[in-house]
Order: sequence, then C-alpha cells, then structure tokens
Amino acid sequence: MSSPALLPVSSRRLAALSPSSPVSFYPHHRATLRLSEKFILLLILSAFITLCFGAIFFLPDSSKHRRFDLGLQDVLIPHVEQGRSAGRDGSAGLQGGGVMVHGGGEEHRHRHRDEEEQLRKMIRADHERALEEAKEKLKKSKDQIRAEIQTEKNRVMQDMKKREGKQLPVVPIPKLVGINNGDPGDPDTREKQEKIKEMMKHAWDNYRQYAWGHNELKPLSRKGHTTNIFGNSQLGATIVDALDTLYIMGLFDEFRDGKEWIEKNLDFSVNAEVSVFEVNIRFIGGLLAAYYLSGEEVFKQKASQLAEKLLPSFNTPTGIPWAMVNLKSGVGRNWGWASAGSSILSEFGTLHLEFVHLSYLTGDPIYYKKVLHIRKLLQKMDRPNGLYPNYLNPRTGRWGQHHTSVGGLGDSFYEYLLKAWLVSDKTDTEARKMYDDAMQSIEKHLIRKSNTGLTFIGEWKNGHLERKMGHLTCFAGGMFALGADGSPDDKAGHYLQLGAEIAHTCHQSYDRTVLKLGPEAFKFDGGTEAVALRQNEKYYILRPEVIETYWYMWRFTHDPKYRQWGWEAAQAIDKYCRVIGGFSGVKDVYSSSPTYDDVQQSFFLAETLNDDLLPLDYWVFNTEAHPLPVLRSMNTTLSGNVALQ
Ligand code: DMJ
Repeated sequence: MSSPALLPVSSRRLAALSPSSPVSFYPHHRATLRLSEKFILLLILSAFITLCFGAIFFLPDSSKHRRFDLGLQDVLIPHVEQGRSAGRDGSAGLQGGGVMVHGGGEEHRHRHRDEEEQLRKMIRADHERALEEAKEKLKKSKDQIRAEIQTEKNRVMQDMKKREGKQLPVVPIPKLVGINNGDPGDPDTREKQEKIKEMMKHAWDNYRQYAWGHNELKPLSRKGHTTNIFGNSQLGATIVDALDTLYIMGLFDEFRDGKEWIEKNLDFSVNAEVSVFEVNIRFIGGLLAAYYLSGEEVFKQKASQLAEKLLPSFNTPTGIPWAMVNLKSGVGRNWGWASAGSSILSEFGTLHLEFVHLSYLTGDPIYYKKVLHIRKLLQKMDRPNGLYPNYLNPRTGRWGQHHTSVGGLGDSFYEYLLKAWLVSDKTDTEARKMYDDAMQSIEKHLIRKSNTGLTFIGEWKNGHLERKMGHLTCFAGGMFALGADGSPDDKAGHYLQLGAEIAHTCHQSYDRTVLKLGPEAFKFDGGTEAVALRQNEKYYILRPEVIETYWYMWRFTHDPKYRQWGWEAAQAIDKYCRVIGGFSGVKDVYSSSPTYDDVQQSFFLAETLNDDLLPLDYWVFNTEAHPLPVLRSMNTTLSGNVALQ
C-alpha cells in the first residue's frame, strides 16, 4: 500500500481529512451541546454559507480570472486567447467569443461552457495529432528496419559470392580510338581540340585547388558546392564525372590524381540521402566508364560498392524505386514536390545501362533483374494516348499527374530504351519495340511545327499541348539520329531528318540570344519562336544537350555545320561563362552583362569529346556522356551464367 507521504499533494490532503483518519474534531464537546446552542450555531452557519454563495455571483468578471486548477490554465489559456482573436477578425475562433457580454451571469456561465467545450476539442485534436505523429514515426522506423535487413542480406550474399571465389568474366575492353587514332588530321580542328582541352584543364585545376573532394566548385566564391541530389555529402562528384574525359583527352596526371582520391577517400557508408538517378548516372556511370577505359580495378570495386547501397531503394510494394535513398540506413523516399508521392519516369527509367553492366561485371543478376522488372511493369500499364506520364506511384503502381515530356522528368527514359537495345548488341528487341512505339506517340501528340517552320517538341500537360521546349529536350535530336538505324518501316531517313530539324531549332534557341547560349526553356507562342519569355527560364547552367545533339548529327552526317555550331557554343561558354576560378552558369542569356550563378556543374566536365574517338558501334554513352561498351555476348549469356531474357 502506498503511504500518504508518497501520494500527490491533493491526495495527501484528502487522506488527512478522510473518516478513517485517527484525528477527530473535539469529541468531548458533542454531549455537552444544548439544543438552543445548536440552533444558534446553525443560524450562523447558514448565514455564512449564504454570504459565500452570493459572493460568487458578485465577483467581477475578468478575462484574467483564472478558473482552471492543476496547472491546466497555462496550457489552455493561450488557446482561448488565440481563439478569441481569431474570432475577432472574422476567421474561425471560439464560438461565443465575439458575443460575450461582460458581467452577465447566465451568459458568463454559457460562455464558459462553450469555451470549455472548445478547449476539450482542442485537447482532443492535439492528442489525435500526437497519435498520428507517433504512428508516422513507427512506420518510418519499420521502413528503416526493413531497409537495414535488405542491406545486410545484400552484404551477406556478396560475401558468399566472394568466398565461392566465382570466376568473373574477362572483360573485353573495346577499342578506344576510331579512325586515324582520333587525330582529326587538319590543323584547324587540332587547334580547336587543344582549346577544348585547355578549357577542361581550367575547370579541373580550379576544382582541384578550391574544392577538392567536394561535389562541385563555386568558381566565384572559390570554394566547394553541393546540392541535395548528393545529400549534402562530400563525394567528389566532379572527380568521378571528369575521369573518363580526362582519360580520353590524355590528361593522365589529372586522371591519376582523381584515381588516388577515389582510392583513399571515396566512401559510400555515409549518412547521406542521395538521388538514386543522379548517383547512378554520374557515379556508377563515371566509375564504370573509367574502369572500362583504364582497366583499373578500383573503379569497378567502387561502382559495385555503391550499387549495393542503392539496392534498398527498390524495396517498395511495386519494385519501382524511390527517388532518394539514405546510403547508410537504406531508407528511401520520394521528392516532396513530385505529384502524389510519385517516383519520376526519367529517374527510375534511367538505370538500365549501368545496372546491366553491373550484373555483367559482378556476376550478380540482381541489378539486371531490378531494371528488367521496371520495364516489364511499364510494359503492362495503360498509357494515355500511348504516352508515358512522368509520375508513377511506387506504392500503388498507378500513374500520378498526366504530364508527359521528352525534356525534364521524362527525357532519359526514352534514351535508355534505345540504348538498352544498343548495349545488348541490338538483341534486346523488347526495348527497341518500346522505344519505337513511344516515338510514334511522341511524334503524333507532342511534335509540331511553329508558324515559321521550326520543329519543336512540346509537353502534354493538363489535357493540352504546351508549346514550350526545354534545353533538356534538345538531346532528342541526337537520340532520333542514333535510333534512325533499326527503326521500323525503313524510316531511318525520316528519323535522321527529325534529328536535323531538332538540332536546327535548338541552334536557333542559342542564336536568338545575346550571349549565343541557349535558355533553359523557350516558347513557340504567337509571334514568339525559340525564345524564353519568363525571367526564370533565361538561365544557362553549362548544360550539354544541344552540343550533344550537334555531336551525334556530325557523327551521322559529317555535315561541317554541326562542328561549326559546336565550336560557336564552346566559344560562347569560354567568353561568357569563364571566370578566374573556373566556369560558371549565367542567369540571363539575353543580357549583355550577365550575372553568374557561381556553380560549375559536375556534368560540365563529363560532356566534351572529339570526333573520331570512341566509335559508336563499340561504345554507348550513358546519359551523362560516360562511355560504356556494347556487350557483344549478351544475346547468349550475361556474365557467363546469367541468362538475359
Ligand atoms: C545531365 O546530368 C544528364 O544529361 C541528365 O540526363 C540530364 N541532364 C543533365 C545535364 O543537363
């Protein structure tokens, strides 16, 4: 039994006054009291009670009058005040708060009852909210536990494989150079090549000096930079993105520096929530390309370590991966801005090339299975007008908002359908068929000609075609050209022509600016053609898509105008984006005195190549321009023991 001393104050007080208390009030007086005395006593007592009772009614009403015991007033009064002031300005407040008449006894009680009811409601709502929050936390930790189990499983599997000492396939490293050992032959082109190399060195050296190990460089502030796609970690994104370019350009000292940093510092067990797509295209793509070019094992090892860390992102009810994953805990989630909790088409649809290569190199089919599962799922789904919407919910497997684009949010999904076919040495006909069908619907519903005959690719949004094209969409010119060979109904000429038209339009978007650099997005409305109208679409952040299309068009047609256009863009970048500390994006391509955004994007160092290196029948470029070899043996087996189909 608890002793009174241990009870709370109020309980202790009650215990002292209870009938079982050993203390009684003057027992010896009881017998001696007479009737008249009792009567007088009773009279006095009743007069006293009447006085007290009346006093309650005559007490002045005051908003400061504290009616609540047990300390509750401190919690509740602010709500009352809040409710009252809300009522005053007409918005939802406590009922009656605005009509109370001070001093009216009936109203007073009535108002207090209302207030008490309101307060009870608020307390209930608070409790419900707290309960919801607790549930949410519980759910999160469940996800975390699930992800951790999966990560552990993967690790054990990987260890088992190592112990089995399974022989991994000998990796054929294809020819690096095409005709003339990559030597352009004529002095003019050689000089331009040297200039591009010098620009690469300027970008690299400044990154090396001011931001080494950081993800990117702030060339004006001369310090490191990072964004949420890398989870605010320091993973040296620029080093990894630049490796293959350094190698191809023959900048071997720089390449060695990069390799050394990766060997010693690149650690993926960090508590960072990264974008699965970005990390795949920049890091896994970059590391694999560096491995294939140089044959250095460390790049392969790092790529497969990282790939393992991305696997928990696939732990969703549908197998469509989350957009982000925490590299340490394995917990995944989607971008807050994405429609109805959806994953993004261009993100989960741009894993195929790298994942096929990972299975090929590690002998573990898991990577290939993951991306094949995504494809099978997409293949089965209904598509409005044959178009793939950009949003897909990974919990329900249903499309989100019906927004389709060949630019941001959609772009590289289409590119990877084509490249899945190419990397399989043209044996993955399922991917080719999906690509061809998608192109047909895109041509029918999204591609139009402007009043003056510029071909553009618009976006399907809110039930109509938006006559706007993004800088990102400009990569499609190169994609059409790359896919021309092998297109159905002998439409190779048609697609090459379409590629040329898109290249022309995108060139116009550059040519119609003051800086001769293209805006982020441009319109085809009324009198406006290939020009950005909104201030927030006038920036250029060193993106490669337009130059990429020129590059493919040059490769397939050898029309010198594409080289010329590429050179013009390179000169404009050198003139307007170059600063002492590297290269920076600019905020307005229509202004003759542009301001800088102070970011040297890592993809800037991944983009520049010269003509005759890397023949396209041996190499497929991932979406970040990292070259991966065509897997010649894929039609029979993957990695010697993993069947492809
Ligand atoms: C690159 O990181 C890749 O090309 C990606 O597919 C989208 N675009 C950026 C650069 O603009």
